[in-house]
Amino acid sequence: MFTSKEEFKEAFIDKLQTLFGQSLDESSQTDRYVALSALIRDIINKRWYQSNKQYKQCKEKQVYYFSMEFLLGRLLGSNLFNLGLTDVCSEALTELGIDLNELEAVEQDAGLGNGGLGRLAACFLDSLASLQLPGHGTGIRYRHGMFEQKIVNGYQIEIPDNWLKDGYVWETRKADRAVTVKFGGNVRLESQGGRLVAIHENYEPVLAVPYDVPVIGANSGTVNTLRLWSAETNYFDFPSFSKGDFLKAVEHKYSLEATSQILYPDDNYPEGKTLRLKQQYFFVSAGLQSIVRRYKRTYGGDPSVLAKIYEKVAVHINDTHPALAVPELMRILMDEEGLGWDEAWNATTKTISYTNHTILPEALEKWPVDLVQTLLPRMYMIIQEINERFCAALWDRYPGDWERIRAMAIISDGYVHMAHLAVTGSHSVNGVAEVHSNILKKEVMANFHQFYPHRFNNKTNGVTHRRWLAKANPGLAKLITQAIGPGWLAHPTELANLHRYARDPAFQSSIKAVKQANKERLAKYIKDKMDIAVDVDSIFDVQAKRIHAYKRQTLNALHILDLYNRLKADPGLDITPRTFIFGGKAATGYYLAKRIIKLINTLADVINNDRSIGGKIRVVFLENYNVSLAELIMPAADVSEQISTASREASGTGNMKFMMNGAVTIGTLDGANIEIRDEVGDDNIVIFGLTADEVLSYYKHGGYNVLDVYHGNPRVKMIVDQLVNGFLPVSPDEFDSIYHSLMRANDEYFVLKDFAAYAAAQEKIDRLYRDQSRWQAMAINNIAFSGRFASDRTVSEYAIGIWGIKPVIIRES
Ligand code: 26W
Repeated sequence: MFTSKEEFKEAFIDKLQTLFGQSLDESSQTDRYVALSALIRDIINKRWYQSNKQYKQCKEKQVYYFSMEFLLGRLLGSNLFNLGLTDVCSEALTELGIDLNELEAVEQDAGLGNGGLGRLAACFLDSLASLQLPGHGTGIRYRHGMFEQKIVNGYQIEIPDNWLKDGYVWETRKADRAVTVKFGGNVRLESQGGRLVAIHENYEPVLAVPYDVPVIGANSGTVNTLRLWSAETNYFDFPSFSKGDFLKAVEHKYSLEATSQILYPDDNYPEGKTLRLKQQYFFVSAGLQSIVRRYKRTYGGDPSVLAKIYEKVAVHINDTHPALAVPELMRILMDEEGLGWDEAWNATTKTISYTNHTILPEALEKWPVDLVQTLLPRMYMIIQEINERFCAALWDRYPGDWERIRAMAIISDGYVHMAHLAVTGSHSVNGVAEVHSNILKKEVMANFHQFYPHRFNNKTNGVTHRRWLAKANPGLAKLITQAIGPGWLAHPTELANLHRYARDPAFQSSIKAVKQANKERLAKYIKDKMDIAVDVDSIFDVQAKRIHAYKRQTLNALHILDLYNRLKADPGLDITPRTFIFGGKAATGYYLAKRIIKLINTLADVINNDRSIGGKIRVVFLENYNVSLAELIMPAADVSEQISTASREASGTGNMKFMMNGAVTIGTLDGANIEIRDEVGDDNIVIFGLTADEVLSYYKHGGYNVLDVYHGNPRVKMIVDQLVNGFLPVSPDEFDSIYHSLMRANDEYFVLKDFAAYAAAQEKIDRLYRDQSRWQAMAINNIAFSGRFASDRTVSEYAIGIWGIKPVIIRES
């Protein structure tokens, strides 16, 4: 490792020469980025080797986190940080006339995820390695990750993401570890030596090739592995080729390799496409095959040894997307390893655990029976058997209760219900915030909770404070360390010691100065990118997340429209200047979400260009919200908008990132907002709106009529009418879909019902901000009490409560 700047400079220049045959002066930024990455990969690889070796020797249990998505963002900066090399590296580079931040910006974001669920997986990997826990990721190496969003004339345009175009410095292709995944064909059962054996024939083989990405622990020798699978094939259609039909010759190859080509850009908005099911089985099968292979190498391949795989291996499924892990592990244990059903079932359920991330009914996955049957015939047979045994057990417990059994069945109404499969086939089911876990137990999965009461538990989400505080906000990190020492980096709950400084005027002004610098940094970005000048003395009020009806960007937008109306009516209206900042992508097929983007941009157009309101409010929609942009935005926010319809947001994790950076939350009692309030207290958060119980009761029993609000509140009537009466400079039907979602669909997400409470909460924010000493105290308390929301805490809870794994200390050699 590098102990001095001199040593580092020398090694860096040497790397440039050996890689590119170039001197420093001749090198491009990209060359320098590649050289720097290669340099630290050398360090990482040694530790990686040590970690793998010691994992093999110590024979401790390991966890594999299966997820369709890992939203990693950039890795150079976080790897340097975790290696403890940020300072030496940045100082050495400065002496060479190179800005480390600029080199970091060369890296393409690995956008292999949609939003919350994918970023959570990435935070968990960081925490696993930093807690020295043997835990690895299993996922898909998408050729194209989350699309790049452009805003053209106010509309979202999707550009394919091409993150691999210059190669990816962090991955290593492991061709010798490839496995075959079988699709289609038919399965017959044959009796061999008194045993029924399943024979899969006429299938289409797809080669799964792993690409390993090292996951570096902070201040630990641990380097874990994120194994991403890529679909490739050795198959080449020579007969077509030699007949001169070149197109046909390559077509088949491309169709097989299509499996890992694209990430479905749908978040909580399913598109039941065959290719998606194919992706799910592809990585689940490849991942489990490679785990079982390694297990056999270490512990032996006797069936009696495999029957105890759960003693050494835990498999966690991130939502139901990898739920085929249940039948696939059954298949491997039975068809390939010769276990009987009961032994295989015992091993499978003790190995697998499941997290639910959403209760939106439309996002609960189900696959048509005939699709599963044709694409995955052996999976379907096993699922059928699981279903039959499960229904028989239900019948024993609830004889004659057909309705309940139908509602709980894994296969019903022509669909395979993935959540039912996941609950039945695992030993633990958790939600991601207290309120969410309770709703699972009491409402959405009440039947299952009654049947399996001990399976259900809560693990409130967290985010890595290393990336989201220490790295994204170095100014703040420095200030914190000056005040309370560096212990918070390893033990984030020590941040609570900051509470003592909440009322300290000197500390308050330092906090304010850091925030101001971060706001200026963001303002510069906005100016450069969009040519909008924002007022850095205004309140930066931010809503950054996927665009979705339940997240209620519409509520925010309508409130802005109302505020504009009031300013127009009374230009002297005394409000604190505010900049409303939005960021987020809409699923490609989600029409309403796309119109919400257009609405925000239309408001921006009207308001930012209306001189009569004296620049008191401005609206900015930031293009292409992604991990790197989030790292710029979170530190600059004064206000964090967490305004989902209560009960609909399982947890939220952006809320935690904002809090860590000293933003004050305006939010509903939903997801982890509730726990944030519990930590900071009512004085340090602004809560409004319906509670989850109230919302659930309306959903169940009715009793809300949007017309009552519309006719009862003239301000509401005005803004709703303005969507469709020509007030906005767009074609008259532009916002029909938004209008109808409110009026015709009876405001499914209670936007108008909560409007008055939200407007009042916004006025409260305005008042609080005027009292700067009060406001800074709130900001400091938010930082101080954010320790609970570090993913280190979350991951320790999973490790102890679900996976049964413990730390392995990696020695240097
Ligand atoms: C099948 C389409 C689809 C795709 C993604 C359905 C559902 C999903 C994810 C489960 C959606 C998701 O990311 N959920 C979010 O998970 C976060 C991490 O737990 C939570 O903080 C968010 O509240 C939840 O919306």
